[in-house]
Amino acid sequence: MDNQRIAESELIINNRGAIYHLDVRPDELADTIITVGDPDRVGSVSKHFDKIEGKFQHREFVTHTGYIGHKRISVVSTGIGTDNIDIVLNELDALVNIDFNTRLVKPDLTSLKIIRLGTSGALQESIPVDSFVVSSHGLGLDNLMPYYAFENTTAEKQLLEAFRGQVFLQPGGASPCLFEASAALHPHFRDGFHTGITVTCPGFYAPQGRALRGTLANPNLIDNLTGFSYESHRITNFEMETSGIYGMGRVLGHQCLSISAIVANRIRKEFSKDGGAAVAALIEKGLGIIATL
Ligand code: R1P
Ligand code: URA
Repeated sequence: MDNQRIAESELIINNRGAIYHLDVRPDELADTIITVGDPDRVGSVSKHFDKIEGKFQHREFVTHTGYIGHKRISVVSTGIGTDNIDIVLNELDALVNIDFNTRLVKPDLTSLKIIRLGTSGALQESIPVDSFVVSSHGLGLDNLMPYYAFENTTAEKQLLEAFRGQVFLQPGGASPCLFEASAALHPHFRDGFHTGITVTCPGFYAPQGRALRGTLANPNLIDNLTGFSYESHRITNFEMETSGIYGMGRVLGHQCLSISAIVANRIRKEFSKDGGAAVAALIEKGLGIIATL
């Protein structure tokens, strides 16, 4: 396709020269990016920086850019859900891969390192609250990625086929999709992390098998997910962003990894007594590795 100028209605740049939702300019973003769901968690990450270069905020999207030693890092809050991931990943990509003056895609593309430090619910009894999980795959039960054209590897197709065969999804639900973690980033996060498939859900309650007063259309969802197995693969946990991050990373050519502090164990029916401490520990451990990437 010809490299056509991207119209004002598609790539929205504000008076500051910054992209619309994030309110960040191209020079204000690092190539290594940490995403967090909670806007308040951005400061919990950047307080470990040796130097903070800039702080930006628009709506739920808070960005701090700074340094650990010589390593330049941006931490960005996404808010909750893959609808927000669509916005954040597209705008991060535009900041590095589109020339904001000419509105043309740059000839040499940058591949960002994008690492989610989030929270999640465990789906295996053996994964306790306050432990950490690295997502080997993001399996989306949300509806973001069907809007994009993408390629799956043969291994991804086989795993997804096994999932479709074993896990009953109620009619009218989204069509599942699956993406593997960045093969370049994952090996750095092995010691002290559980690893497995993370299911990304379009909600926190019924879409994760929780009913407070509503009645579940699919009461077997958790049992089905916990029991899934294909070769050495198991579903470890669910949350609300990972498959969107991995999928958009595939579409746009970025290296993505999602890491979660387990705050709930849905099989043991336990919730962390101090989720804040678990997230703080994940941030410290994660930053120790990210600073070396
Ligand atoms: C739900 O409470 C939120 O927590 C998890 C889910 O993915 C969802 O965003 O992640 P964060 O703690 O990173 O927001
Ligand atoms: N985040 C989720 O989405 N689910 C949980 O159970 C815990 C955190």
